[in-house]
Amino acid sequence: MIPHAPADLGAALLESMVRIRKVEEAIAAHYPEQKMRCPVHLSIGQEAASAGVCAALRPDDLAMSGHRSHAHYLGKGGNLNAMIAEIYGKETGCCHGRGGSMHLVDLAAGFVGAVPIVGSTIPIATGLAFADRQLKRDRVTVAFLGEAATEEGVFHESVNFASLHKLPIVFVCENNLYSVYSPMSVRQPAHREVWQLAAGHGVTAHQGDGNDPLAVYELARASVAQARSGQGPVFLELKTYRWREHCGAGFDNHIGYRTEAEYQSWRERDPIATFERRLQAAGTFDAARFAQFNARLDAEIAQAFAEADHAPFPAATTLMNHVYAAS
Ligand SMILES: Cc1ncc(C[n+]2csc(CCOP(=O)(O)OP(=O)(O)O)c2C)c(N)n1
Repeated sequence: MIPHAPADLGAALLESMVRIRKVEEAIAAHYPEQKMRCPVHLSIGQEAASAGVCAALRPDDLAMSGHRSHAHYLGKGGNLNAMIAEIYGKETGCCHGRGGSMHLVDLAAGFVGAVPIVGSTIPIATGLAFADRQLKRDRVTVAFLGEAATEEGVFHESVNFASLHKLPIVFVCENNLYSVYSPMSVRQPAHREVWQLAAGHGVTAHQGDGNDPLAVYELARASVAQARSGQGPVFLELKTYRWREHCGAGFDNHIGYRTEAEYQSWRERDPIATFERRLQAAGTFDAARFAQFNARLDAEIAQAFAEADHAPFPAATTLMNHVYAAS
C-alpha cells in the first residue's frame, strides 16, 4: 500500500509499479513448471494505472477488477502470499485454491474481488457504491475494467445508474487497444473515444496517459474526491499497452495482430523505466532506498512462491465448501 505522504509519492509510485512487475515476471518465470494450472493474464506494461489509482485511495475504499487483476489486487494492498498460493491452487490461497488467478479477493485490503466474465464486476462495484450511499458511508469504490468491457450492455446500465444516483464510484478503464486479438477498429466506429461513451451517460469523464503514474494519481485523486463528496461518479480512460500475450506467460506478437513497430513504440514508453529516469532527473530518486526495496521485494517474492509451492492442496472432501448450492 502506498502511503499518502506527498514527499514520498514518487518513490512510492515507483515501488508499487516495480512490485507489480516483479511479481508478474516471477509468475511468468515459474509458469512453465506446470504447477500453476490456471490461466494468467499479466499486466506487465500497464502497472502505472493500478499504482496511480490505488495511491489515491484510502485503505477502507473498495476496488473490483476483472480477468487481468493481479496489479489491482497488489496495488490495493492484497496479500501477496495468498495471491500466489491461489494461483498454485492451494488451500492457503485467497479463495482456498478454488478460484485461481482470475478470482482474487482480499476483503481486509478492500479488494472485494475479481471476476473474469468481461464487464461482470462493474454492476457489482456499482452495487457496493449504492450500498455506501444508502448507508451514508463516505467510502469510494473503484471498478477497474478493460476497454472491451465498455462494449457490454451492463457497463452502460451501471454507468447510467451510477450517474442518476450520483454514486461514489470511479470507473477506471485501462485502454490497452485490444480485446484479445481484436483492435478497436474492428469493434467500434472510427473516431469514437472510449471516454465519450461514459460522458454520454452524464458522468464526468477524462482520458489520461495510463503509462504515467503521477498523471494517473492526479486524475484519480481529483476523481476520488469528487465521488466521495457526493458530486457523482467519474470515468477515467487510461491509455496503456499490454506487453505479453493476452492470456499466458509468453509473448504473442508472432500471431500478427499487432505490428512490431507499434509494440516497440510502447516498450519505449515503459512506465517504470521512464518514471525512474524522471525521478533521477528531478533529483528525487534515492538509489539506496530503491536498492533496499528491491532486495526486500526479491526476498518477499521468493518466499511467497516457496510457501505456495509447499502448501497443501484443498482436501477432496472439501470440494463443495464455499459453494452456493440449492438445498
Ligand atoms: C462476457 C465475456 N465475453 C468474452 C470473454 C472472453 N474474453 C476474456 S478477456 C477478453 C478481452 C477483454 O478485453 P479488455 O476488457 O479490453 O481487457 P484486456 O484483456 O485487454 O485487459 C475476452 C473477450 C469473457 N471472459 N467474458
